[in-house]
Order: sequence, then C-alpha cells, then structure tokens
Amino acid sequence: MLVEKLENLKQEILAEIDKVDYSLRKTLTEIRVKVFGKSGHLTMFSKGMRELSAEERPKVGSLINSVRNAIEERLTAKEKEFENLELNERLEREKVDITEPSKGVLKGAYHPILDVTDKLMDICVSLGFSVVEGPEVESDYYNFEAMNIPKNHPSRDMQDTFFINDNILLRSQTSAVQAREMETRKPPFKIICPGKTYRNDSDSTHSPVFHQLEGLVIDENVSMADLKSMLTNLMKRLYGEDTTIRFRPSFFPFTEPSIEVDVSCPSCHGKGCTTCKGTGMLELLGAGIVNPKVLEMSGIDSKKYRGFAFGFGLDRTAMILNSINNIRYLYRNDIRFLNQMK
Ligand code: 2NL
Repeated sequence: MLVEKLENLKQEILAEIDKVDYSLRKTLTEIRVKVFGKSGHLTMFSKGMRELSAEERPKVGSLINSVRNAIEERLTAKEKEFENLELNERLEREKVDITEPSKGVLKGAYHPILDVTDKLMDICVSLGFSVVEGPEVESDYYNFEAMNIPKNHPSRDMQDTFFINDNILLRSQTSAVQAREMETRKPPFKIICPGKTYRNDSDSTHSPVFHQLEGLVIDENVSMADLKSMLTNLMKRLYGEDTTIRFRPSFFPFTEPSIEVDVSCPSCHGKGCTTCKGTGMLELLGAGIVNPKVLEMSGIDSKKYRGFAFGFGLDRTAMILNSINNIRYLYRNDIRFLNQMK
C-alpha cells in the first residue's frame, strides 16, 4: 500500500516536471517545495516512518530515498537546462555590435579665461608668488573700507556694485582677498588672487561677472623700480619678448603712487589697428605702491614694510590674446567658438 503510494507519487511528480516548459520555469520551484518542503509529500512520508514496524522501516526508507533521488535528479536536470537557456537569451539580448560605426567623441576645449589664468599663475608662481582664493560674497569692509575706498566713492554706488544688504556685497575686485591675507600673514610675502568679480555693468567689453588676477608683494624696501621690472618680465612672458611696455601715472585709492601699464598691441605690433583703435598700444593693468593707510588698516607696520600691487582684468587679457571683439563670446560656452581659440 505505502510502496504503491510512493511509486504513484514518483510517477506523478516526474510527469509534472516533464510537462514544465521554459515559459513556466518558475513552477519548478513550486514543485520542489511541494515535494521536499517542510510539509511536502516526501517529508510527510519520512515522518510517517515512525509508525512502521522494525522490519518494514528499512525497506520503505530505501524506497523513499530512491524516489527522492529520482525526483531530485529530474528537477536538477530541468533547472540546469533552463539556466542555460536563460544565459543564452541574455547573451543574445546584450550582444554589442562591435562593427557598428562610432558616433564620434565630442571634444571639449579649454576656456580662454582659464587659459590666461593658468598662464599668469604659472609665471607668477615661477616668480615666487603663492596663489590664494577668497569668498565672492564679501563684506563692505574688505571690499572697500580696507582698500581705502571712502564711503562717498562712486564705485560704492548701487549702480556699480551688487549689494546683498547694507553690509554684504558681491566683491567688485579681488583686493578683498588680499586685505584678508594681509591681516593674517606675516611679512614678507608675495601672493596672487585670481577669481570672479562682479559689477553692474554690461556692454561689449563689460560683463556683470568678470575675472581679475591681483598680485601683492609686501617686504622691506620694495620700490616702484621692483614693480616695473617685475611687470615688464611678466608682460614679455605673456605677450612675447618683442613687446614694448609703457608706464603712465594714474590714480587708485589703494596705491600711492599709482601707475597704469600699456603694452604694444600684439595684433599689429604697434602699427595701429582696430584692436588698439589705431594707437598701437593697449591699456592692460593698474598697479602701484600700496597706500600706507591700507597697510596700517590691515595691521602691517608701514614704517617697516612697503608693498606693491597690481591688478589684471583677465577677460580683457583673454580677448586681446585671442582677438575676441565682444566679451559675450566668453560667457556663451559655444563649443565651436572655444575650439577656435589658440
Ligand atoms: C585695475 C587696477 C589694481 C591693486 C589693483 C591692490 C591690492 C592691495 C593693495 C593695493 Cl591689497 N592695491 N591692488 C592695485 C592697483 C591697481 O587694479 O584697474 N585692475 C583691473
């Protein structure tokens, strides 16, 4: 009776396994549970062994084992078969056609402002300067007060500076970084501060966001002669050895005396063209001997130390070096334009 039941179970389950096709492969797991699970058919038979007599037990035991092995073997074979099919299916689905032509790689290009910033930083670092950065959202104190720009100065007008409130603004010059550094560093030191600056100004040569690189040297006995020789060296390395340099007297509240620096136009080599508006020269940067008031405000002893400083407009420099006639091109990031840069 028991033997017959086991034999029937075996036939029934094997037939069931044989019937499962690939699309219904999950039912193999169900069969496995139905037969071998906690309350599965074979498990029940094994549990029932307890009620058998001592002589029946080994006979039925070995029969249960052989049924288990037969079902297990058929199940495993079928599972293996489906696994192979699944793998083949996946390989087919994920096949990459290596003969298909490439769509091409879109090449990026270096932005001209980043390019001149890097060149100037390289030159300045070779001259012993350290590069420092500071916040773009600044206090009125570091941006204006510490630079000896009085309260009634036109650059403090709402028309020129982006104020966030009475005291906080978007820095209008990178000098603010230097004011911070002067408070914390012990002279002598040489620093440059490249970065973004903001002014409410917009035409073909002005953008509300622009870039400056300012330099500051604080030491005993630095002079206008040191400043001029350093700037000459710097300009010749940036624009070429044959560049001529002109210094003109000027005025800035933070330097005294102040100078402006012109170089021979790199487009026409001084002959006169549209880039230099026929003058043969380009105004390039402002500089000067740091006003002793500025030193004192930052806690530097103006009797012992002197300083010189200079400030570049990086946008203008990038425009001159790449013959760009409208500053807007620098802020469109049109890859066709960027790829034309030298
Ligand atoms: C310009 C003029 C200049 C400075 C920037 C400076 C910084 C400190 C002290 C004194 Cl901490 N001066 N910077 C000096 C002279 C000119 O820039 O027109 N730049 C585009």
